[in-house]
Amino acid sequence: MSAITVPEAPERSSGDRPPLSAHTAASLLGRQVARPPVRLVHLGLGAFHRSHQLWHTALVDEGGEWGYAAFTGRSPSAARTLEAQDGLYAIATRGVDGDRVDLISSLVEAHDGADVDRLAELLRSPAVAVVTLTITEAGYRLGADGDLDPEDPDTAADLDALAQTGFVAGDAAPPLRTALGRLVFALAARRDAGAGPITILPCDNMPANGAVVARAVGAIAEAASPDLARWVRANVAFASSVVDRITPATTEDDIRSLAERIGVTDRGLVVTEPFSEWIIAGEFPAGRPEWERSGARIVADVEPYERRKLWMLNGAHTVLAITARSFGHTTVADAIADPRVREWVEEYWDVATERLSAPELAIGPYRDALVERFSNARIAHHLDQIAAETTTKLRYRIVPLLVRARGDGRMPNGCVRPIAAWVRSLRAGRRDVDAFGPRIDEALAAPAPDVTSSLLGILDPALRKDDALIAEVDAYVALSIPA
Ligand code: CS2
Repeated sequence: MSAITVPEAPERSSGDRPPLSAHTAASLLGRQVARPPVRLVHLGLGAFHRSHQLWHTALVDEGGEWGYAAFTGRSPSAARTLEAQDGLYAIATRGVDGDRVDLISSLVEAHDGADVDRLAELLRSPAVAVVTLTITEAGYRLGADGDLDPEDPDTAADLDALAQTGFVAGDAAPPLRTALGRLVFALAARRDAGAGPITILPCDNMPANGAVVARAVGAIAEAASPDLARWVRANVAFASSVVDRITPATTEDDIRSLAERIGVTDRGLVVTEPFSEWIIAGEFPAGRPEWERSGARIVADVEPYERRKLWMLNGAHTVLAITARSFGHTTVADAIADPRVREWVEEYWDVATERLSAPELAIGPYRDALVERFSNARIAHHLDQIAAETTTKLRYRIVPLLVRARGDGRMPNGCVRPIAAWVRSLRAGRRDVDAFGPRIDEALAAPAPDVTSSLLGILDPALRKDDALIAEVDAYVALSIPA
């Protein structure tokens, strides 16, 4: 078993024994089984990868056959921390009345995402069967049409760099900035090594994530070399998945309290909720762990589940992040406990629920379970964290419902309110991390009567000319409720 439950050490109070360093943590906890060979590669080594794909893998890899090599995104710090701990870290599964702590040992290599040579070397191995991705929605660098955005400066730089690469075996990788650019370089290495087929499995909150990544990778490969694009079409399977596990950023307090409990300072600790979902569709020609034994579901089509998750859970998160901070709330649990905010979320859910009627979606119980999950006050899920990249999130989570309703001639309050709150907060000067920042600034600089329409146009070009919607949003913006 590569997931080992860490027993309580009640005799070890924080006063008796100082917490140990991360280096000592690795040797103290040690690997209980042989290090599994790398057969899985991940791009986007963050807290979610640790609480989800690595956890699901650890649960089913009794034989120690499926090790993960994971690469960070923007900052290499998680890789450094985990390398210093030999890839070992703990998961604290935080239920409403206590934590369960497991040691996870499925991660056998952690690297800086910029180490494209190591990524290429790994993909040259026929044993490597799957590449999973959690690079965030914004990390795919897509335009509003869902295709690769060639205007994105990092993508443009990678397309140039790849086009100039001769893909000569043994040559070092050029500097590449985007996750997909790096992946395409590594796929070329796999082709050259004759290492055979492989599956790419995106795990980000994006509709049709497999198909979208297939198009984006195909476009980059085509720009690099039409031969490579042909090889990708014939050898790379793009699977799709829906993932769900609420995993807030780990805090120093979390690390301290684990150290008090088990006597080890684990800087790779991740805190998460008991619930976890993984719904997967697609082909795995080079094999995969039996993730279904960890509760994952293999289905023919993820779309209904993907809509349920994006519209219900993620959409409600975005409603909370946009509307509840102006009431002074900082976490999801605080926000959902406020009856005013709860009513807005319920109203939004009413809109989403109408479009999620398939009986297998069991939407009533799903909705009740969300209220329970959001209300877990032992999980401090910060609204500021969710508010990052709100523009992209609105596009995937709430705008599709609004566009459908407008197509039916309806004006659903549940969707209009959060979008109006977003417009109002931008007009009032609030800024969160957002790849669309420059376009937002441009829209805000438009003549006053055009600002709302310009902002809506960033969400979906079809909304820019929807005069009835613009008037409705402006009416909300003019109200004196906080936003
Ligand atoms: C959240 C998600 O930050 C966000 O936008 O909605 O990270 C959410 O917590 C996860 O998708 C839960 O599975």
